[in-house]
Amino acid sequence: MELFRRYGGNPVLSPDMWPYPANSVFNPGAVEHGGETLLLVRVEDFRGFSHLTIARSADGLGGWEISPRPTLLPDPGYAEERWGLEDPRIVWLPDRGEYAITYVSFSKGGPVVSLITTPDFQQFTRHGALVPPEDKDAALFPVTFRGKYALIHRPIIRGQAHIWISFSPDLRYWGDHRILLPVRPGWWDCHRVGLGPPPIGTEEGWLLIYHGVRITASGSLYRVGLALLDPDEPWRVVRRASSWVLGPREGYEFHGDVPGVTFPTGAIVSKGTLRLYYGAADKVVCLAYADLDDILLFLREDGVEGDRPLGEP
Ligand code: BMA
Repeated sequence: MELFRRYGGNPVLSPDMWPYPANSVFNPGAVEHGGETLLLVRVEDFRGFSHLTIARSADGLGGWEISPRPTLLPDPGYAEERWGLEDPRIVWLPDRGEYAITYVSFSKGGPVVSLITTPDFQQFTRHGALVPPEDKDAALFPVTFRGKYALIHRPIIRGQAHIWISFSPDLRYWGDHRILLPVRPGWWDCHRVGLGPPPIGTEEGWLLIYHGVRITASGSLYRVGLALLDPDEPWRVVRRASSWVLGPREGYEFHGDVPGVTFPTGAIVSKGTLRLYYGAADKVVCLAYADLDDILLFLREDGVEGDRPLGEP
């Protein structure tokens, strides 16, 4: 049986549902808010720049109420947002009583990870860029470790695109950088890896859902993989699944602006079921779901033990 089942009503959001002109709607952050599913969707306009817009649904499947206007547009006061905002990840920070939205802001110097916080998705506070370019695919953990915030992100260094983890006492100054999950030469995730949704706390550790890229003769394939991090020392990889668990297969994952892309950015766990929201073919938002217990079982059976605590490639 398949671990992740696609929702029969996919895509859940598409540009033709948008209240204003949009080329593509994809790669959303996801969170439960006010008893509803809130997606903060990346919307690409017809200049090729992206902004973020809220869509809400009572059951997370249908009946979406889409904001008639963009929620977060590039702010001219922040040079790094010049060419748009992309691929948000949302996490609730209980110690601060607010949500953290990490997103990619696109500057002349390249893509960079930025932070916005909000208590209510109405008032937003910008904190600027967290790390230098080129960096993407970032999310905070919802808790601190030994008093430090932890950020998972994906810099590209000397052409290598591994997943890294960094720490900060104040969400501003970052250090203790380590490689967390490297690409695996020869495997399906050999060329690039990047975090999907924010890490998910489970009884066995932090569940990491990530995308892995293989570049082929006809373009890149973006598939989805799993790993488990130590609950208290999240720089230690306990297990990493061998096989991908979701990858391009359906028409909507091939017919879009970038064919062959499944790109998860949001997850909501409710009553033991994980709902995974992903961008398909850089065009639409789709949904797949799996039982959390089945995911942990899969990681035990298909998982390779983390043999490199510091993740050296
Ligand atoms: C990545 C990001 C994503 C995009 C993916 C596939 O590098 O830019 O926003 O969905 O490529 O094109």
